[in-house]
Amino acid sequence: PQNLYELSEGDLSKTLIDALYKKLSEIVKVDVAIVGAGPSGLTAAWKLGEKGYKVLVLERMLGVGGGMRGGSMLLPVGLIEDGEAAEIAREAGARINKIRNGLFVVDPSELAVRLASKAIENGAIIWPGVLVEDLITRGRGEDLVVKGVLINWTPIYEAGWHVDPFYIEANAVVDATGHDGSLLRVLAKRHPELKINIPGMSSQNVWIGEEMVVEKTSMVVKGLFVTGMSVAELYNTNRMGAIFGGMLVSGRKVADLIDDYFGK
Ligand code: 48F
Repeated sequence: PQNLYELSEGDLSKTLIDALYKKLSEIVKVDVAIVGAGPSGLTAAWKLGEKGYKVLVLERMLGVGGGMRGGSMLLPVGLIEDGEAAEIAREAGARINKIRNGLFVVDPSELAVRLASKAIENGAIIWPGVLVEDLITRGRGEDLVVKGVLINWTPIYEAGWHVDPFYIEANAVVDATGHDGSLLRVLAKRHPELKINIPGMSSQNVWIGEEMVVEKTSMVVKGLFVTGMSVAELYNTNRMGAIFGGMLVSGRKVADLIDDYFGK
């Protein structure tokens, strides 16, 4: 295109700044901030976007998919159960292959990008390379309400520099940080009055682990929800290994819980 070649690199930078200004202005105040772009966070983002909420996913790594990307021991296979989990994966457009009764094999990279794509299609914005380091709150004890998160660039954090963070305001925040349970740990540290103990997950027991991670998906304090493996970290439920169905069902459940919370 003729006019295109008239643009200098400086013009391109200015164009990026204009686009960035518009985008950042949109995402500093959202309905839901989801921390972690693993299978549970991405499913939650998709389902909340579908319900019409403005959703921002904050991910400290560059890519999406979290722990699921590594499949089972870095082998490109993962398992999901028949039923609700298979239904969600199929709806996301991922190929699922029945391998034996009640069990399907998935390509973890495919499932990760399909979930991310559904989240984006439904309006969610995924922001990579940012680490959520703290919560914005109001009140204390029983009156505590979570109102958003503080973020910084992951490399700043890794360099160990003290650089003040940036604010993201949200009416609901989701800890979908997997084994880190990052937000829960911050909550416990900043609010000792809540006497929150994070024991970590319990030992491998696949079917109990899968069931409990969904059952215990919940709101921890007003405005802060937990989904995926951080549920297991908080409630000491069993680990389950490279079977991802519970993550998808937990992500969908947390979206329903947030919808109910906003309805009240
Ligand atoms: O670990 P992750 O995939 O969590 P999940 O959705 O799924 C767990 C499964 O992958 C797998 C399993 C259990 O057997 O099925 O382990 O519960 O994704 C968590 C994401 O959160 C990011 C982290 O980089 C990862 O991509 N994360 C963690 N802490 C932070 C964060 C933080 N403070 N700020 C931003 N992102």
